[in-house]
Amino acid sequence: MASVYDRHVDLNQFMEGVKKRNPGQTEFIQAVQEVAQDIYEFIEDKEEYHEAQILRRIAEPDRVVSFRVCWEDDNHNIRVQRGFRIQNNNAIGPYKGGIRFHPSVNESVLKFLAFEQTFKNSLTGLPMGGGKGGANFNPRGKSDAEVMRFCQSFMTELYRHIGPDTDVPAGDIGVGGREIGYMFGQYKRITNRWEGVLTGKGQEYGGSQMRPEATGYGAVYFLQNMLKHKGEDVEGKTAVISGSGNVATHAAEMITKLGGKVLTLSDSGGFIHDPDGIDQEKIDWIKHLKNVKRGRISEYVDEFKSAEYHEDARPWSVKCDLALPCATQNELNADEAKALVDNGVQGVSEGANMPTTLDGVKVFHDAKIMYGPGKAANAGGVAVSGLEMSQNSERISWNHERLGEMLTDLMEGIHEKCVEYGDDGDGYVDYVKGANIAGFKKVADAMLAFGVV
Ligand code: NDP
Ligand code: 2IT
Repeated sequence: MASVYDRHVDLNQFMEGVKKRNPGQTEFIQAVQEVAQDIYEFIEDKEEYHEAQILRRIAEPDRVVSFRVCWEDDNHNIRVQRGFRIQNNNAIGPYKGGIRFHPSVNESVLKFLAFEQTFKNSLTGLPMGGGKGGANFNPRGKSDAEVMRFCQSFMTELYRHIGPDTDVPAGDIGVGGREIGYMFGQYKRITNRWEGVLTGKGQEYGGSQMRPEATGYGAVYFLQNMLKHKGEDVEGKTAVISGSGNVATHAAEMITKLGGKVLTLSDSGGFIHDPDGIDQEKIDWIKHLKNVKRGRISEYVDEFKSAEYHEDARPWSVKCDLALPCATQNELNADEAKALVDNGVQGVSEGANMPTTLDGVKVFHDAKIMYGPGKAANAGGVAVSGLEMSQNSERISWNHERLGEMLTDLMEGIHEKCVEYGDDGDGYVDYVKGANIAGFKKVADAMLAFGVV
């Protein structure tokens, strides 16, 4: 007798299942919830997606690899970290996504990031699947030699799971040019192959022009597209930005180039508020502080007397026209969203991944604020990573200007797709819905073509 299997579980039943199968994985459950509510609406009358259980399959990673990473610190202590690579979905291309080194890294955080990456990469229009990796290693306060030993040990296991047509990692929090260099060097040493297995590489060894700038610049281009859609522009507007790493500093740079004024930057210790504006000269000083001296944002106020440092605080109470969360997940909650709205914020563009909590997003939507979610707004980084892969395969390199134009076009294309699926008909664009549906559709249709795999 054929068994009775309900293919039409509703959204609540679906989410109950996700919670049951992923106990305690709060970030992952949050990311799935945010996508599932829009997808359920979209597939309501589309039997084929239900029948093939597509959403259930996308929310179950293809593979979760977890491994021990042993290394020796400068005092000859043996240290043990946990490394991961989550290969979420490769329906439309090799797994692609960053590596994060931060003490908060665990399976839930990386699964949420790999899940989000699947939709983000699809939105770029380039052939890339979704993955993410990392370790609960804290690079802060470590010597270069310690970071090198850690990266080498991490790659000694990771190398067997990745490859230019299999899975292509890149940087994320705590992983920049230095770490990518150490990991690429170890991959090359182990395999005796020079191939485009990582992106975000140095310019000397196959890195792409524009990759370091791409995420931050792209988040501002996305904002610019949202503003343009409403007949507005960045020029003359004030911006509050969180973070002071790769994404935040480049977002600040592009806001400034477009004639906006950046008021804040932050790190996990607190934020700086500079009412005079954080101009290019100050941004260059911060880049040196962060990338070379590996210092803290609090040092800014010793150098620039116009600024104040607010310890243990986030910048969202500062009055502004534009807000760009560029640090980490869940760094902007409902109260902070409300403070931004009350202070007249017009547009929010997420350089970070899932920086706004679910109830924070609701505040922006209820107030009809232009709100660009990370999976659309920060897709410029992975898009230029995709272009780095193309250049490596062809053994060529394009110049800065050409890549700049390609990035601008890619962000415009992503904005268009969000409008196509997210326009509520009353002039308001729900960019979350647009990004979720457009990202889902391409991956889902590819999966349908493959049958039950
Ligand atoms: P960096 O390591 O260069 O910078 C991270 C910044 O965020 C630092 O200022 C850091 O401060 C701050 N930060 C990190 N964790 C926390 C925390 N728990 N609380 C408060 N502040 C924190 O990383 P990126 O700039 O590359 O990444 C920032 C965000 O952008 C992440 O969400 C990442 O996933 C996302 N992203 C990055 C892309 C890229 O190309 N690099 C692409 C797309 C998205 P501190 O030094 O004190 O830790
Ligand atoms: O979250 C992200 O999109 C990244 N960290 C960049 C991924 C990539 O492969 O460039």
